[in-house]
Amino acid sequence: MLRFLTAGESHGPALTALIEGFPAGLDIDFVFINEQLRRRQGGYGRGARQRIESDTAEFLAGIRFGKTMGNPIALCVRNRDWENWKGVNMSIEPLPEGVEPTRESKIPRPGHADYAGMLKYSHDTLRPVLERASARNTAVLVAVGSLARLLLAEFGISIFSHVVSIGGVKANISDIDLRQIPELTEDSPVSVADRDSEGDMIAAIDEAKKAGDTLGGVFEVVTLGLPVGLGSYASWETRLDGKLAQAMMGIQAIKGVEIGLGFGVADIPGSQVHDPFLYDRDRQKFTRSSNHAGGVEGGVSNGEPLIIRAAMKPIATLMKQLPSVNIETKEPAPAFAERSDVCAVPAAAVVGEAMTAIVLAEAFLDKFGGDSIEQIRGSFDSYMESIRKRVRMDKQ
Ligand code: EPS
Repeated sequence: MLRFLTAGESHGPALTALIEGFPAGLDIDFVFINEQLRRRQGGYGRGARQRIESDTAEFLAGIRFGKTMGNPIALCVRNRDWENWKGVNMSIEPLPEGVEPTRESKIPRPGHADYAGMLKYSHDTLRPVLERASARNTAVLVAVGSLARLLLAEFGISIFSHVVSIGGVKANISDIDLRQIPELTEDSPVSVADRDSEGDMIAAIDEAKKAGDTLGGVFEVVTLGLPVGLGSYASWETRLDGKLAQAMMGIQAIKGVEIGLGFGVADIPGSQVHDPFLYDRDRQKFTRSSNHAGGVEGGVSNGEPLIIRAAMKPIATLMKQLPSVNIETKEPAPAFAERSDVCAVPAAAVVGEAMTAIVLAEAFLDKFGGDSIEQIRGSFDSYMESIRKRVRMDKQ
């Protein structure tokens, strides 16, 4: 079973992850992992923090000669900003007599974990809450997700993403060839495949910044090459779409998840929702005339491209501070504000890829098991051969 834990504060020394159940014998492409971390740091609308950070994954255990050993993997992503916080505001040791932290607040941000976190953990200030609730933690999720992507890539599964709307400005994606998304979005500052909408998205972010406001949006994660049969309809908790939805909702600020047509299925009849089967006699395989299901039927991958969309709310730290109340004095006061991003939808899309990869790697290992890539390849190849036999006309 693949499982992992993370720990780390936004302005602490490092973000860390401990991963167990990762198979032996996988080549680790360090350049690829750090490239994903770099992608997550980018995107138009990010704040000044990203000029301080330069995220890289540092492996502490589990890798030898560039390959996994099957042992637990430990890694960290260091916070360069720690230098500026270690003395007083995030000191691990108790502060000396007479020294007080300077970055505390008792005024929660509407939409943030501040209020519930302070009450839940009996904190007097929101600093301990925001340090962990921070989307900074997504850096280490991307590092873990990159390992999962390397595992999936061994078996021909690829994952990428694009932004489909920002602040109500929608990309026109009706004619997009899914395989071209990485190329189309590569040098887009808002990771949009429909480059005609890019200017309007950037203008919307500029406008929001000027107004001291923030913007959310929607991104789409696409997975190609997924075999039929990951996940199961047998029990609610084994359904692949349920696991994907939870993983997406686990990303900071994500408020909605759709697979395929998503909420769109509620408004049209079944004849327009479900994807008819066809049989291609030349290629001897089943095909579908549409993919409204988004690659999952009955909680099981069906071999079609997996299409997941997630809606991100605008970030809760507004420079034009929202009305709030001081938790201690009960007096009205403007909500806490500190350096932040205006829009982080392009970054969230990269995190969405990582979470998708983690769930798919778990489901993949559940199905194909094995302690090493060699063993997994054996069971994967024999399963794929059994599928090919079943769909061929002659059943040879
Ligand atoms: C975040 C606040 C900002 C963001 C941060 C998430 O950090 P800071 O308060 O240090 O300026 O930059 O995101 C990251 C650091 C990151 O790497 O994504 C928050 O409060 O969630």
